[in-house]
Amino acid sequence: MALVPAGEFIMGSDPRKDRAAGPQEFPQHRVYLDVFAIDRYEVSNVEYLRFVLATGIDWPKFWRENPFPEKAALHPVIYVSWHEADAYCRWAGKRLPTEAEWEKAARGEDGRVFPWGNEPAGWIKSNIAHPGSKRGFKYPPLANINRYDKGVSPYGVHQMAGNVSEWVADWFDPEYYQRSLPDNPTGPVAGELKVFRGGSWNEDPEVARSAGRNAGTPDHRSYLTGFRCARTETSSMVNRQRSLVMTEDVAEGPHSPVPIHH
Ligand SMILES: [Ca+2]
Repeated sequence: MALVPAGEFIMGSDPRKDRAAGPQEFPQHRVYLDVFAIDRYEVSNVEYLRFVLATGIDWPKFWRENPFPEKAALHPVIYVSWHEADAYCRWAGKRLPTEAEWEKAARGEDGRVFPWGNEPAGWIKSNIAHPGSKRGFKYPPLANINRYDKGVSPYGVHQMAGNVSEWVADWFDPEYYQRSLPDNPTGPVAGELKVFRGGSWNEDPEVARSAGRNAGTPDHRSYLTGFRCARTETSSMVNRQRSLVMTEDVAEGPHSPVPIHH
């Protein structure tokens, strides 16, 4: 997992700086998050297989070949509902990231458009924009979860743009940013749709923008969508990991959200 230090980051989009941004990303605002850890990679088929064998939960329906071809072992698992993603993370001793955690892990603190910066997404840095979903079902052009090391986020997290879009913990509200808490927001208390983020192999580069928001019903399964997990870190765990993982001190102590001035 990658450790994301405590501190503020810029969440959402400024339409003057990002013309592809939509109203549900407004307003851009500062958010403080406690330290957390997040999977460096999307959850793979082989990881999900361990969960299926341990719990007896349904096999994803595209697993046809005992249960999937060996070459797909490190592809992200697809065709999992939000409920299944949530159950996997709990089984693994983790949890789904909040929407705010996901976005910080993807774009860092500085409001960049993509994990690598503001350059447009392309096939060197991300698995995006492949045609195919309209031509009937066939196994999608997924990439191994550890590919695209030129496209990692500031925390070294892979494929936050493209490959599969990723379920997060929060219910979806397109106007949530207008009233979001500035500290450790966890989304609306209830809703009908769950958020997924980051775009997929089949979607346009704009959809893979780190601030982009999408949502589906929690029982929906798609060959565009998978997930990764996060974990709450205690300060003692951070202290143990600091020398191994971090190059900067973790911000600690009192803090207050600061509005963004232009
Ligand atoms: Ca992804």
